[in-house]
Amino acid sequence: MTVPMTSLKTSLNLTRKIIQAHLASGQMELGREIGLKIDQTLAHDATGQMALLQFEALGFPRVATNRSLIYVDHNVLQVGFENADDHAYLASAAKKFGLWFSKGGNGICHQVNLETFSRPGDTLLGADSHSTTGGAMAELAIGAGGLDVAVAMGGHPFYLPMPEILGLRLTGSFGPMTRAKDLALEILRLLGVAGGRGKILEFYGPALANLTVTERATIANMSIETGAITAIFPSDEQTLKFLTERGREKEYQALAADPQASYDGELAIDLSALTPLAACPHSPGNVKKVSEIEGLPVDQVAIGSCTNSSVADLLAVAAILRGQRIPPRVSLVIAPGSRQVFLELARQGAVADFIAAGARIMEVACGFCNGVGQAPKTNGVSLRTSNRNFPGRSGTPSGNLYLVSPETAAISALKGQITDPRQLGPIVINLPDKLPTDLSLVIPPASPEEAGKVEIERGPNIAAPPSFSPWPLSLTGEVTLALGDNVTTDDILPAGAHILALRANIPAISKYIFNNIDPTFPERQKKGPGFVVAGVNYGQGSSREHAALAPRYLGLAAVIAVSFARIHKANLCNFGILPLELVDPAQRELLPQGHKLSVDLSGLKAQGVLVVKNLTTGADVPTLLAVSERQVLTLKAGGLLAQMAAKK
Ligand code: MIC
Ligand code: SF4
Repeated sequence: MTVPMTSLKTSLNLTRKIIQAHLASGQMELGREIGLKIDQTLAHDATGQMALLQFEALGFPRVATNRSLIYVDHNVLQVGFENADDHAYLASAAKKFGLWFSKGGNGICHQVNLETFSRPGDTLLGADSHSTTGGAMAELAIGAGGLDVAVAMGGHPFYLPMPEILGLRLTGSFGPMTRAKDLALEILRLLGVAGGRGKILEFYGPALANLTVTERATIANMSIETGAITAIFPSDEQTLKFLTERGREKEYQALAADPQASYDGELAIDLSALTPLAACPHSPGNVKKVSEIEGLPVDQVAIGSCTNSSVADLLAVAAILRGQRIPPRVSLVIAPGSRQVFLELARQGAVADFIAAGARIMEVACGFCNGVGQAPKTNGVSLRTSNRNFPGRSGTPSGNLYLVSPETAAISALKGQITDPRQLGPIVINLPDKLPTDLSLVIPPASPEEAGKVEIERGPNIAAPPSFSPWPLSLTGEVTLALGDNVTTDDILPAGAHILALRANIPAISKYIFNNIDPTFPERQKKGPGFVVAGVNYGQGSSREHAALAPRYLGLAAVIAVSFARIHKANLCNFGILPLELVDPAQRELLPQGHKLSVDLSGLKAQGVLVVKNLTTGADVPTLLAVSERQVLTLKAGGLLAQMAAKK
C-alpha cells in the first residue's frame, strides 16, 4: 500500500495518513467506526489454532492479504501431545491456506516480524496484543482477537472506532544507564493502565534521530499496557539503518507526519530527565524509580520476551555480566528473542559470557513471560525485562514481579538485590553492520495449484469451534461473579503451559476460566445464562479471544462493567456476550454475586440504554451498549461466526 510521505500540501499526522490510505469504510471522525484494509496478519501457537479453525469455519479458500504468518513461540514446551498436535495442525493449515509458518526455534513473533517482515506504511493485524511492536517500523500494527484476524485473513476489513491520536514529542537524550524500557515505563507512569484507551500514540520530535528501531520496538511493544490501540514512529534514517543491517534496505520508504500536522492531544517527554524505572507488583502501571526500591533481595532474574530480547539488549547484558558471577541464591535466565539474535550473540561470544556468569540459557521463545516455565518460588521476587506483571502470570500466584530494563536486570542479578544501574560505568557494545539473516525456519505456503493436495493434520487436541445461538429476548440469569477494577485476561483465562496446550479445544479450556479467582466458576456458570459484574478496564491485557469464547461456551451472557479494554470488548461482541457499561459506576454495588437479573433485549441498538433489572431486590440499573451498528447485528446473530454464515 502506498502511503504518501511528508507532504507540504496536507497537514496529516502519520497515523491519519496510513488510515487514509487503508480506509475501506467510514470517515476519519473521532469515535465513529472505520474499516481498515489489512496488509499483513500474524498469529501464533496460542491464538493461531483458533484463528485458523475459525478461518476454516468461515469457508475462506486462501488468505487474501499480502502476507499472513503463523509463529511457533508461545507453546513450545510440549508438555504433552497437545502442543505437538497444535503445531502439526498449524503447519499443515498454514501450508494449505497460504500462510508463512515460522517454526519453533525461529523466535518470538514480534521480534521476528520486525526483523523480517514488517514494512513502513503497512497495516498489520496480529492475534496478539503486543503486535503493536510493528509501530517501530512505521506500521499501523494492531492486536485483535483471533476471529477478527481470521476475517482479515479472508480479505475483509478490520473495524475499530476512529482513534484519538496522541502526539508524544520526545526531546533530549537518555542519561547514563537509562534506556527505552525506562521511557516505556515513564509513559505508563504518566498514562496508567487505562489512560491510553481509544488512542494511538504517535511519536515525533528531535530525540527520534538517536532512537534506534530496536528501542522504538520496546516502547511500541509496551504501549498496549496503557490500554492504547497502538503506537507509531516515523520511518526515517534509523529505519533505513535497521533494514540495511538485515539486508532489507529495498523495503525502506520514508514516512512522517506533515510539518503542520496536529494531534488530538499532546504530551512532551524530555529523555534527559528520566531515571531507571521499575513496574512494581502487580501492575505495569505501578511504576517507581529503581533508586526507591534499591536493596530488595531478588530470587530470580529473567531477561528476554518480545519487549527486551534484541541483539542490543542482550549484548548490553553480556557486557555487564562479562567476567563476573551471580551469587548462588539468584537464578538468572536469559531467552534470546530470535534465532537472528541468538546467532549474533553466539558469534560475538556473548553466550559464553552468560554461561560463565552462571546464567541459564532458555529457548528462543516467550517462555517465562507468560508462565511457560520459570515460575518463581512462593513469595519470590522476580525481576523481568518483560511487559506484564499481572497477578499469577508467572505461574506463582504469590510471586512478586518487577519489570525493568535489561541493564537494571543484569546488575541486579550480579548484586543479588535490586540495584540502580547508574552505578555501572559506560558499557560498550559492538553492533555489526550486517546481522545473520537465515530464514530456513520460515516455511513458505504451498502454491495455489499445490494447496489442494495438502492434508490438514488434526490430532485429538484439535476441536471444532463451538457455534452459538442468539440469547432469548427476555434474558434472565444470575450474577455468577462480581469483581473489581482492571480484571486482566490472565485473571479470566490464566497463562501457563498446561492451559496453553488447550487453546485449540474450547470444551477443555473452559474448565480453567477464572481459575485463580474462583475455581468453582465454570461449574456454577454452566447452570444457565450468567452475568459477570466488574469495575473499570475489564479485560485489560492480552488479545486471547478464549477469554470471551470459553466463558460464552459456559453460558456467560453479559459483562456489566464500568468500562472495558478495547480488544476484549471486541472479543465479547464477536462471541455474542453483551458488554454493558454502567451509566452510574456506583450502581455496581446493586448487582452483587448470586443475585438474579433480567434484561430485555428486544430494543437492542448501538449506544442504546439497556435497563438491567435486579429480580432479587427489584432495583433497576441502566447500562449503555456502547458498540457500533455492525456489532449490534453481531450480537443479535449470536456472534460473528453465525452472522457471517447467515450472510452466505
Ligand atoms: C500475552 O502476552 O499475554 C500473550 C500470551 O502473548 C497474549 C496472547 C494470548 O494469550 O493468546 C497477548 O498478548 O495477546
Ligand atoms: Fe510472548 Fe510475552 Fe511477548 Fe506475549 S508478551 S508475545 S507471551 S514474549
